[in-house]
Amino acid sequence: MPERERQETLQSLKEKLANYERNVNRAIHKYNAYRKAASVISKYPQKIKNGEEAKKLDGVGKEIAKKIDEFLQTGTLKKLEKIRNDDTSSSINFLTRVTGIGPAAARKFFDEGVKTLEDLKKIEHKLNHHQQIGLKYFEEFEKRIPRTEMTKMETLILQELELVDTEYIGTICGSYRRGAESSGDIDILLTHPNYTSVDEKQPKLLHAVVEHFESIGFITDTLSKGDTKYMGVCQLQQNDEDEEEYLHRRIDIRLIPKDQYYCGVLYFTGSDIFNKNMRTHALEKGFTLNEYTIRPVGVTGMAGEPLMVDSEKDIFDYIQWKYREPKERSE
Ligand code: DCT
Ligand code: MG
Repeated sequence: MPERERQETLQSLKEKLANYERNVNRAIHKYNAYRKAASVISKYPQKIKNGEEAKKLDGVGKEIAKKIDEFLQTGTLKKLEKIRNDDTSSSINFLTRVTGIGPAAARKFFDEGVKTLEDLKKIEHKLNHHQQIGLKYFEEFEKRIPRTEMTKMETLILQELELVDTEYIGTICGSYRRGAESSGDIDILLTHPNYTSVDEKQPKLLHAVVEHFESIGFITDTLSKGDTKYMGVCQLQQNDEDEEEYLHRRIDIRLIPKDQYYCGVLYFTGSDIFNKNMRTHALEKGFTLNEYTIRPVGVTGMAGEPLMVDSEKDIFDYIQWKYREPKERSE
């Protein structure tokens, strides 16, 4: 195997082990450990020659170093081979690919003898609405969204938002905002100057947007609709007969109070690994950071009142971190 390919395989094996720990074993700590190791290894500029060398990297412990040695010596991992050949693991892993089926539901279906897409189709009446939509669009949701299509959707979304109310502020976050060439879904954050965290909830601000997107045929199905979070399905209209039809895509819309908007934008831009690192750094500087607020942590360990935030940069400033553009936030 060429060296480059070998390093890439090593990388994807880590991701696979991570998914296994999350979906089958429900071991989220192990999942995070594998994700973190995969991330630090991927940004390490040199080739990794052995586990000993990898162990010097932050986030690579003894267990993972051993796995790296095993892979570099044998070209494979026994643990992963076993998982691949294990009917339970591979079925459960597969079932969790349907949106609406989490690790617990997957385990339950598996125990009832449901293992494949065909099995799921047979018990469709037993699935909840979210899972039924997940099944209906299973193949489409597995396909990533090319950046060109994401840009088209962004243009449409921002344009239509303005028609509902000119004061809306909307941002497409997630991997798209980080400049990714393709995205798994569309993550929209929405706010309005009339809505802050001291006000009553204003679900109408969210629902008006959803209803408008439905009326123009952009939103096609709803998975769940709360006061502040909408999860659904959308599709771009094809505008030329020769053009291929666009696929159905997963879309999430969150309504956030204006004063919490930039903490939200920061969080939902990610990546998840970047968020973890930033939260850790914030703590070291005496702040606790989450998707809503940044608060100082007092000597007693108690979090104080939320700090004023009017941009993402404000948050970086509080924790004395150099501002990083979304494109620089993969880890
Ligand atoms: N997020 C996080 N921690 C998680 C999950 C999500 O911090 N466990 C944040 C960071 C990314 C953002 O939410 C959106 O999540 P995803 O859509 O899952 O990630 P993505 O980076 O947009 O990747 P994809 O292209 O696959 O959608
Ligand atoms: Mg996303």
